[in-house]
Amino acid sequence: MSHTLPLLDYPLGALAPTLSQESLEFHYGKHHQAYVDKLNLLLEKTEDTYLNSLSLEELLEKTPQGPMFNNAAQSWNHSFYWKCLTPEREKNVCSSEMENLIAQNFNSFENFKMRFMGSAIDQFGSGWAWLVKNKEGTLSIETTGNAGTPKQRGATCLLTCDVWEHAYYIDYRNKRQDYLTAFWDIVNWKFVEENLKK
Ligand code: MN3
Repeated sequence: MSHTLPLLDYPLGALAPTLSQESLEFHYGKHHQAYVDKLNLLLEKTEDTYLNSLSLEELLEKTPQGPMFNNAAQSWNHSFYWKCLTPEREKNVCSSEMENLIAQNFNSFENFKMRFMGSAIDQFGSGWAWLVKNKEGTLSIETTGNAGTPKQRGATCLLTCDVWEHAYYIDYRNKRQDYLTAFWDIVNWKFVEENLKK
């Protein structure tokens, strides 16, 4: 199966000023595209034809660590990340049900945001910060390095923030904290709530 770069739900410049059009031209148009292209190249070259029959999600769950996993996981992580963002103000509002659920798990909504940002800042080098739903239904924050993804162990991902430098360097230079502070202005809480029901 050949994998394709999924279309965004919004124009490249729609997330500005939080993320500029130039930033998305590089991050989506070049970095994300490169992971998809590299994955297709690896699939073309593999002698294990079974891998070619798998969906992206199946592939990253079944492939051991290595180039195939890295490119499959980065393709999935980025597609999920773009869905977590929105230029639409009404989707950027967290419902009271969602806020209550977050408060139950993290003492308060503000505390959740502080802890999510703290984890994202403390992630050394490249990686991702996640809000996930565990099997018991509780919520937790975790970080993964490089292409790592909670999806690999079948966790229900609710929200992610890409903390690779390529995600923020054009707009925020080396200031990961400023990117994380601005991130909340474009979070698609409607998407987070849809994921919760999965
Ligand atoms: Mn990225």
